[in-house]
Amino acid sequence: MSAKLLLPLALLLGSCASAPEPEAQTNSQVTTTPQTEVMERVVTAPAPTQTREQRFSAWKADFTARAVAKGYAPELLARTVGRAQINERAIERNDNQPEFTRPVWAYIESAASADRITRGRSELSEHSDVFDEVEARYSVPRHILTAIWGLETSYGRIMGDFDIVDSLSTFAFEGRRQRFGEQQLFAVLDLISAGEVREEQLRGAWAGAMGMTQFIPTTFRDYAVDFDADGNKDLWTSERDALGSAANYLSRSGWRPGEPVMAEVIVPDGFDYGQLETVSKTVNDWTALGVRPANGMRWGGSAGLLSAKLLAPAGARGPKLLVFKNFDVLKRYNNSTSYVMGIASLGDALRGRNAIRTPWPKDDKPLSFEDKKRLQERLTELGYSTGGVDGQIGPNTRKAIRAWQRDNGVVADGYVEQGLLARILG
Ligand SMILES: [Ca+2]
Repeated sequence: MSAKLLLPLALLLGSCASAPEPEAQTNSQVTTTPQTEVMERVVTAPAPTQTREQRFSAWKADFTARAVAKGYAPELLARTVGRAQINERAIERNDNQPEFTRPVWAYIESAASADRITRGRSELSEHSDVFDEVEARYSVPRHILTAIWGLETSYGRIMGDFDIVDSLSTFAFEGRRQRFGEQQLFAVLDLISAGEVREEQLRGAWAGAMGMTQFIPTTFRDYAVDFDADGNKDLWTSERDALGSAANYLSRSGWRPGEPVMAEVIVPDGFDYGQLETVSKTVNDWTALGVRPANGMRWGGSAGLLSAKLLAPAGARGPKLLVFKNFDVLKRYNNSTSYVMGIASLGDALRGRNAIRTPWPKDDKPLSFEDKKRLQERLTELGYSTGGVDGQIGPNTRKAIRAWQRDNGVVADGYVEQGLLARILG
């Protein structure tokens, strides 16, 4: 690709950062990019006749100057951003995140695989003293923490080998994660300046997540704890620190002790799916609409007062779920419905429970990234605004799909597979 083509591409992708659709971010839901900042960056970008390497060097110099003006030491900048290299692998991974690109059932089955359940039970038993202390301090249940640990790093076995200064510099330099990359780089500078992380520890997953419970630098800086009280916040080799930090993060994000994450439900025939996803009601109000637990139980007194939303991740034919406040808290870890369903499913499996009983419609052919863009373009053309075309099906796109479905006599569940896509495209 020529240098001339790169700048417009960066512009296009950069505009996605402030789109209202959820963006793939590992425990990083802080803010979206204000459009003005992206525009300023682009306007002041060097001329497109420069090579990409030259523009990267110019970006490093610019970032360094801004960081030094904020009071960070020039030597620190030289040792970090100054030696950074563009990491193409991080860009590829950013574009192919399994929680956004795989069918929801495939993601959940892989999350709660037999192997992960077996290993998780053995970790629960081996570290029961750690979990006793963490639960006593933070009131976040052990099966949820174990599920996060298992899904993030296979219980500390796969923590990532990316140089995170390279990854984050790459994101800060170009693409749709510029603000994310910069925020995380400043957090890296904070962590090193404060002596909380050594430079040689700065390895992790492609998006900068570190340690057994995969904390990105801002989360590390703001929520990591030295739970074993040895003077270091060591998320790489101390289970107490990693699990205590994850519990502290969830607790401070609003975790509600004793409340569920999600519950599979059955809805009556002719149910109005217009209430999916956007409407919060108490369990009692959902019950009054004929929604009942899929496990045949009844909701007890205090459960009836909990607020919940209804999801149908694979449409009316697939499982339906009530999701509670703790579902949103887990989204702080990773803003993906599939991810949180994966955590809840693995967590339940570790307790010997079956989170989801209804079969998924596995014969459905899911949409590719390009299909999703074509769908968004077509819906927009037809007057059903999707709030932009980014190839990610988020709340705005699902709202547009439901409106099209209502107008065309299709069950308005906001779910599109290949068959319905063909119909919408006409
Ligand atoms: Ca420690």
